[in-house]
Amino acid sequence: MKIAILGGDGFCGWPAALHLSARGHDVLVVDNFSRRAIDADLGTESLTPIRDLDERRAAWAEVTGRRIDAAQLDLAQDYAQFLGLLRTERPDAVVHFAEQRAAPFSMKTPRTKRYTVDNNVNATHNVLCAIVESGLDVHLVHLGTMGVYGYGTAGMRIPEGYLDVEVPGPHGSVPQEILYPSNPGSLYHMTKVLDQTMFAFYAKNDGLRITDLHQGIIWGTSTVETSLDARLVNRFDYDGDYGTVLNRFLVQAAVGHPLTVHGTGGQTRAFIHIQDMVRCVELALSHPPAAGERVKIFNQMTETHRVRDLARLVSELTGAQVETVPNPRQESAENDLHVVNEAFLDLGLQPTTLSEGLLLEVEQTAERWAHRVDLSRIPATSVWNGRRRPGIPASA
Ligand code: USQ
Repeated sequence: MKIAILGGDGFCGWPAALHLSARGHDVLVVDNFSRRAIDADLGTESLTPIRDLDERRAAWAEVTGRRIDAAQLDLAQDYAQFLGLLRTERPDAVVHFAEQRAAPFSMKTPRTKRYTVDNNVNATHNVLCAIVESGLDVHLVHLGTMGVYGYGTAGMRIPEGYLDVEVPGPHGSVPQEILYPSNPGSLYHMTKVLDQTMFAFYAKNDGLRITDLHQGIIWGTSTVETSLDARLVNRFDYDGDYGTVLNRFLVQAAVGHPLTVHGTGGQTRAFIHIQDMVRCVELALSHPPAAGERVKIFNQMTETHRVRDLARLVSELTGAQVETVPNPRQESAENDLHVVNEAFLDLGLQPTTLSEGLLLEVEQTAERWAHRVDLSRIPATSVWNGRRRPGIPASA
């Protein structure tokens, strides 16, 4: 297949590009390097020393003899260029990772709120509109999030995207299949909810073939391919805006910083290792929906854990102290989370479990690069509701 990877220089996009290239696909990375620009803006840096895209591609060609092409393009702004690219390159599939993906960054300031919504909504809509205008039969695979569902499942199991309901009518109740009711917890997550609606519309109206991957929190940094050469290393964020919870705990442990558990740590979340993420993207690409079919939704996660249990696990492994800090977010203090994830398991996914992969991650990434940590970037300073209005509870 010829595959365009939008956001192919980022944390998920780069390892996915390498994996698909290694599997024999022709890969074209499309990126505007916004993630690198945000690092510069925030004064942060990946824990791992990532190389620029040209050096990454040259290293990949040197190590494997395989070429990855690249185009610099802002999907939210450069519609005509993207349409031109589709017409010239004629990809079989487009994988869309090109969105601002950090919840804390999306809630930080009016500027970052507006940027996240403008960028994510426009990028997704431009991609959909350009695919239709190109007239090509492209399979669009989008990286969505488990966060579209919300996390308070009160004993229910979250299905893979759709829910069968009975709606009362004048002549009795009518069975309906609906998208699982959305309940985003940040503006970033909200943009992924809006994406879902755009996908449903374009699948219905234009017969686009779309797969939406509702992904949990990634842990880990390296895949088989990123480990082949130091110049292929993937990014690893540990700062208060972009670092995700388990990767943050691993770095904190490596530098002797207490593990920063928000609130009670009773939040339960879904997780998936980065190696399983690239495999899922490949599985999704090889099992597209038919034209005219509804959007295909996978829950791309393999385990659920409570934040305080993760902290305890990392503490047992490393001896790190656990500290509870006031929760800067507005989220349920305690929640259960049960998720249906059979679709990928049925297609052959064999999950990397936390119990087998965690120690390796501590040694090979967190401890190895601990000397690069800037301690001042660790605190989470983005507050969800800084000027809380009367009547809005602390956690909702
Ligand atoms: N948390 C802590 N301590 C920390 C950092 C986070 O207790 O130092 C807590 C948060 O309060 C939250 C949980 O850990 O309850 C998860 O936070 P996170 O930053 O690891 O994950 P999140 O903000 O949900 O976002 C990440 C990715 C996003 C992806 C999402 C999947 O940045 O792109 O969509 O995970 S999911 O969470 O399933 O929606």
